[in-house]
Amino acid sequence: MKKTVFWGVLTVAGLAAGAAAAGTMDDVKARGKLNCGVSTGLVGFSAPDANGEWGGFDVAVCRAVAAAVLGDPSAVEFVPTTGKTRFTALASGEIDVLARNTTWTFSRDVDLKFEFVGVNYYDGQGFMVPKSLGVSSAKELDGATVCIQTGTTTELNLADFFRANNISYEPVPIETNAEAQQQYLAGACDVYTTDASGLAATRATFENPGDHVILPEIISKEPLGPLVRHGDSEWGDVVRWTLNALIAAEEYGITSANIEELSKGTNNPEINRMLGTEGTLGEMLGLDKEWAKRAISAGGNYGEIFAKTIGENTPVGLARGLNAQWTDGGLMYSPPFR
Ligand SMILES: N[C@@H](CCC(=O)N[C@@H](CS)C(=O)NCC(=O)O)C(=O)O
Repeated sequence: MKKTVFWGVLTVAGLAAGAAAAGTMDDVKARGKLNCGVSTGLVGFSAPDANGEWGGFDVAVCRAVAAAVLGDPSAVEFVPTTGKTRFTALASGEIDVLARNTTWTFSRDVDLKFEFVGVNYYDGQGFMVPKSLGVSSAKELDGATVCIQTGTTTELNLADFFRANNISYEPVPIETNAEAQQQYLAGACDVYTTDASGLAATRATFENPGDHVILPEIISKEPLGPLVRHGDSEWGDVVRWTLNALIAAEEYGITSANIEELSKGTNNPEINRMLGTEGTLGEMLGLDKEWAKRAISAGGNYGEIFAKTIGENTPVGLARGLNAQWTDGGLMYSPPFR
């Protein structure tokens, strides 16, 4: 009995140590594929198309990392995760990175021991209701039934908001966005609450999007970004600087249309360092000179990815808002490439 417990403890500790140990980059290179955790499906962010090909704003992060590390944006195994399963998938080593509208919070960093490498979308939690409900503010939702995804910050913010406003609600717990959509449209709940970007993405797939309104209240801060395990800072650096390369590329005007030309050398030393004609940044990351060039070429710079997947000219229709470059009054700001 004692022995079993002993071995049990050892195995769990061994697994945790194995998963947390350095060497994710070596594992990815040896495998020839990046295991990237995404959602089970959220239009514009991460969803498979009719041919089963994954695309979207979060998927673009996976593809950029695969291009930087493996030289091939399609060398990705997409692993669908729910709000509940995503953290186990990352902690156990099943995935190398989680890129799935996941909010950077204190406890996910410190307690669950993950490292958020940056923010690719600054969001906040909102509410959607059928127009026919005749509600114009979330404060009028006393007694409402609310569809809510389990294992999310949404669940916790909702409880805080209703308590602070001294109103009550009845939660209808669901596991995936598809289920939420189905339940909400079937009238199983009066309200759907999640990240405002998720509401826009969900409403975009409705037959009659105009029959539903998004209420004015944004009740939380949801900085969404990719994350890796604690304990492998080299791998964290690769994912962090790949994301930064996409953001900085937009700031410096590096696009999929001009990147070939610019990577012959320019009179902007920072562009040269990013694209590998000057300095040794790639080598410092354990990669080659053209890692960032490949990352940017995979789907374009941050602004191009945003415009193609979730921007104002897509069905999701999101404005840049807080996600504009800092030079345009937004929060997107890459540290320097030097
Ligand atoms: N940002 C929040 C919520 C994330 C979340 O799960 N959002 C839902 C609704 S937008 C989602 O992505 N669902 C996709 C799926 O069900 O796979 C968190 O990190 O807890």
